[in-house]
Amino acid sequence: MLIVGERINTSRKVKGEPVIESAVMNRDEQFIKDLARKQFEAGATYIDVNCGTLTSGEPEALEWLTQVVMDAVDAPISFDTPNPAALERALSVYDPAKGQPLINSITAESGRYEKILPFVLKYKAKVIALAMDDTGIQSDPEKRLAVARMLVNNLFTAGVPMDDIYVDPLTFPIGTGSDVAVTMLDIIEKLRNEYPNVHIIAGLSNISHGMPARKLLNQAMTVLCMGRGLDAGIIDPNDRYMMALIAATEALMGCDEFCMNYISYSREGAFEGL
Ligand code: THG
Repeated sequence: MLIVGERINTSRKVKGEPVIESAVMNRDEQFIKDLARKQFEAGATYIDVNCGTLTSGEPEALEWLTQVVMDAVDAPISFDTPNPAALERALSVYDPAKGQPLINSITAESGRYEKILPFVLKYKAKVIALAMDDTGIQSDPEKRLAVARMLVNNLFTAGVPMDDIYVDPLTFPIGTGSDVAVTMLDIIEKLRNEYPNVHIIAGLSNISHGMPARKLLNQAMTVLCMGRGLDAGIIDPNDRYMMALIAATEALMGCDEFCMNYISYSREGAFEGL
């Protein structure tokens, strides 16, 4: 499972305080570096950077975040913005020696697709394709699936290798409707059957928005999604229980030969106290 660490996001609050947003506005390098390092050490492959809550200066802030994260860790970055100007500034300072960048995200919305695609091609980036178009996010699974299919086909035709495409079926909070998780699981299963070589990713912490004991819902949803074919997740890698469950699920699904990874994580102490 590819792990994208979600913690550098200005919309995140800690005990009700917008601590990430303050750190970005104050250009607090140590705070951001610490978040990047902690996620990398916990097993994040990509470090996501999102400063979309800033009402002005998102491009400057995303460029700054990119520099700071590159200074802190040898990990590629997931650029989490719908804003082409912010994406352009961040990518222009990104060092490809850190690894292939991930553009988070493109959609089938008119305007957004055409503006983002050139960056994907120019920087040979991996790209997350959100299953939404000008009509928004469809709640009907067949309709959302149709948007996902169209995005995968269009990106592939435009020259993006299947291995660089990460389809995101979109995660609604479970509090918005008791069937939203079932719908999402249905979409994941169908995509996996139709496109064995495409990657499927989701922002799994969204599922628990507004609910108590959020981590439990995030963990349960992650296991369910993996069971249907999800192979990448935007999660909090510093949730040790989540990371342990992912390792256990991979072993059970036959993606971990002789349970070698599971056993070595155990030896390293990753499961202590769980
Ligand atoms: N798909 C794609 N990108 C995405 C999302 C997605 N980017 C943003 C978001 N969704 C994924 N990132 C987060 C980051 C934080 C939270 C949820 C999704 C979150 N955090 C809690 C909070 O703010 O209260 C918990 C904070 C904590 O303790 O860590 O809800 O779906 N492609």
